[in-house]
Amino acid sequence: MGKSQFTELFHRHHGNPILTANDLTYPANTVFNAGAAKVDGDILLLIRVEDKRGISHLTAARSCDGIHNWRIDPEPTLPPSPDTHPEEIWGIEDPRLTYLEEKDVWAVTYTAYSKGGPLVSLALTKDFRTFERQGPVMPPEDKDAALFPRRFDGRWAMIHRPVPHITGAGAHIWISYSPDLKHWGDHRMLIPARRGGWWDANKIGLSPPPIETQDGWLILYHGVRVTGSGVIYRLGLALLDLNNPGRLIARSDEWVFGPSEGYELFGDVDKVVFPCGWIRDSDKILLYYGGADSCIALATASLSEMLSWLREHNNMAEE
Ligand code: M1P
Repeated sequence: MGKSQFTELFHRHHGNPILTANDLTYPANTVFNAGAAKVDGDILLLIRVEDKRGISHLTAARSCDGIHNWRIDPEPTLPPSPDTHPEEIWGIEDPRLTYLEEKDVWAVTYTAYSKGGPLVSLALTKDFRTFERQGPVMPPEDKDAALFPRRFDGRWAMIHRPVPHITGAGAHIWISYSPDLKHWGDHRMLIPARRGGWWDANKIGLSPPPIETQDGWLILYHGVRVTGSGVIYRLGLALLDLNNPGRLIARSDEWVFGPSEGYELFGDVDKVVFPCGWIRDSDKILLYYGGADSCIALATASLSEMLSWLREHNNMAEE
């Protein structure tokens, strides 16, 4: 019996789910998959809201403690803008938020649902009230993208998840580099999906943006297991070299978090936990995740416990 059987790294908030569509002041189908940031003393969630047409937009919610008394914008904060950005015709989804200290600006990487398929778009904001769209940075099909907060040897780095249209090729996590946040290249596969019966076989994607730690960049990623009764979205950990984030140095063998509560098991898409944001408060991590594509929930964890667990459970095997 593995020691991990007794280790719970993530602890669900007893009041989960912390946000549902009923908390909005306008009608919507669901809220889920929110990016997270600390802004002006508040915890801010940039929530994916799916309307009753099936089209998503982003709305900001602010709270002093990140749990209670959310102040939610009374209308979409960042609606899709298909007139100026045709790639947003079927909505915008799943934002990841990274503060770029050099530019004193927040980078929002999000999925734009274009007629050619989902792609990665970038917007910049200082206050989550007005946004400067930079347009698409990766062509379809690509999603699950986040920037690192600083440059490496003069270049910005972005993690993302292209999907090749070759049957059986799998969907893997990639890293790309840019001198200016606009032109991206030096594309490399970073974390391959495992194969066979693994929990993260065939399709994986970055969950929240990487966190800088003394051991390396901590990555939380989702693995999609296909079963006879549908898919299961679970989460695992990985670590990238601090100075060269293109180098994978550790990867968990087991998943660390998976759907088990009703709000994770049953919803518009069953058996899904899908975080797009986490907040670090010293050693404490607040993880915000979508439950079953239908609500937003919170779990807490200790950063040092995650790192020591990963040291014990490092297994770079792909087969
Ligand atoms: O329905 C589960 C998730 O499916 C997609 O995620 P991915 O393409 O990474 O597997 C996204 O549509 C995501 O929003 C959704 O929660």
